[in-house]
Amino acid sequence: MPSRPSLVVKEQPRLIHHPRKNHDLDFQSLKELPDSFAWSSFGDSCSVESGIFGSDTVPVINLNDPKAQQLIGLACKSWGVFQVTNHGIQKSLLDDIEAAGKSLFSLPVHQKLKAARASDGVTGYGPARISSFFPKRMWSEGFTILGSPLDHARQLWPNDYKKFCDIIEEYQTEMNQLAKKLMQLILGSLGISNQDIVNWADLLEGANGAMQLNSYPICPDPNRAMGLAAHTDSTLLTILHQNRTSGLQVFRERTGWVTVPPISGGLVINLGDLLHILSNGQYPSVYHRAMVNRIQHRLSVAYLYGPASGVRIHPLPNLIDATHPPLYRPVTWSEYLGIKGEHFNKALSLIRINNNNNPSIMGLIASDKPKDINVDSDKTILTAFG
Ligand SMILES: O=C(O)CCC(=O)C(=O)O
Repeated sequence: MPSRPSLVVKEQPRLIHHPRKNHDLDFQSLKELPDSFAWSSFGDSCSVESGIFGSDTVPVINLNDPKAQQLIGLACKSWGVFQVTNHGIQKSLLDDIEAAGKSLFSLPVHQKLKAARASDGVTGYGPARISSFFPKRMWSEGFTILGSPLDHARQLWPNDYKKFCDIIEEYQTEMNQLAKKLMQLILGSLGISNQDIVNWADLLEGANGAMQLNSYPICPDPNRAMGLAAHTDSTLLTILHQNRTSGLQVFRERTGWVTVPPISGGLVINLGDLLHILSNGQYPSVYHRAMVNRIQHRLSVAYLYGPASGVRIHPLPNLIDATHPPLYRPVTWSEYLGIKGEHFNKALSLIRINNNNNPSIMGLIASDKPKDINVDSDKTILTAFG
C-alpha cells in the first residue's frame, strides 16, 4: 500500500546550498541529462511515460451543479484536490496567461536572468523555490509574482512590458474572486453556517495571492528527471491552470500517485496546509509533484491563495469539541511560511498540538460552547478557546 511520499522519497529533504550556475537554466543546450539533474529514485516507479497511474481519477466538479458544495466536500475529504469547470474564468484569459508565460520562458536565458530572483528574495525568475531542500536539481524554471509584476517585466521587456502586466493584473483579480468563491463552498462543505461565511468573506477581503508561472522544458531523459518534487502548498488553496500537457500528479493514500489530466478550460484546485489546519485535519493538504516528458513543453500557472497578513489560522471552532480537540496551534501565514521555509514537509508536524499532554486545552474545549468566527482589532480570528 503506498504511504505518504515523505516516507518513501529517498532524496530526503534538507536545506542544501546550490551555487547558482546560469547554464543550469539553459535547458535547450542540454542534450543529455546531467548527473546533477538525475534523480536516483522518485520513491516509486510511476512516471508520465511509464503509464502506471492509480486507477482512481481526481473529481471534476461543475460549479453550476446545484450539488457543487456537497461534491466539493467529498473531494476535499478523500482527495484534497479536485478540478472545476464552469468556474467563471473566461477561456480567453486562460489562453492569454498561457501566452504570457510562453513569451516569458521563451526569452533567451541571459534576458530572463535580468529578472532573476534575488538570493534573499521571493519574486522573479529562477529555479523551483523548493530546490534548496533537495540534493538533485529540478527540470523546470519558474517566475514568482507578488503584487505588481512591473519591475521585473520592465527588466524582461524594457520597451514592451505593458501587455504582460495587464494580463497578470486581470488574472490576479479574477483568481482572487474565484478563490473567495471556492473558500465559501469549501467552508460551507464543512458545515460552517452562512453567518460564519459572511464573517469569513470580510476576513478574506485582505487576502493575498501570489502567482507562480512554471515551465517544464522537453527533457532528454524524463524517467530520471523531476520537474517539481513532491510538496504540499503552504496556502489555503491553490488554483492551477495547466496547458494541454500532462505532468501534474497528486498523491492519494491507498492509491499512490495519480496523474491529473488537463481538461480544456478546467482548473485544478489543491488544498493547502492552512486549509488542512482550518478543517482540523478533516481535509488533507495534497502532496503533488510535476513530471516531465520528452515530447512537449509544459507550462502551468499557480495562484497561491492565503489569508491577509496578521490573520491567525487555527482549527475552526465549529469543528472542535471534546472528542475533536484542536490539532494545530494558531499561526499567521507569514509565520507558517517561515516554518515551512526552514523545515519544509515537516512544518505541519511542528505546529501540531500534542493533546495528550495538554489537559488544559481539553478542559477549555469541553466547557466552551463553540463561538462564531470573529475578527478582533488585530485581525486575529478568535479561537475556540480564546
Ligand atoms: O506544474 C504543476 O503542475 C505544479 C505546480 C506546483 O505545484 C507549484 O507551482 O507549486
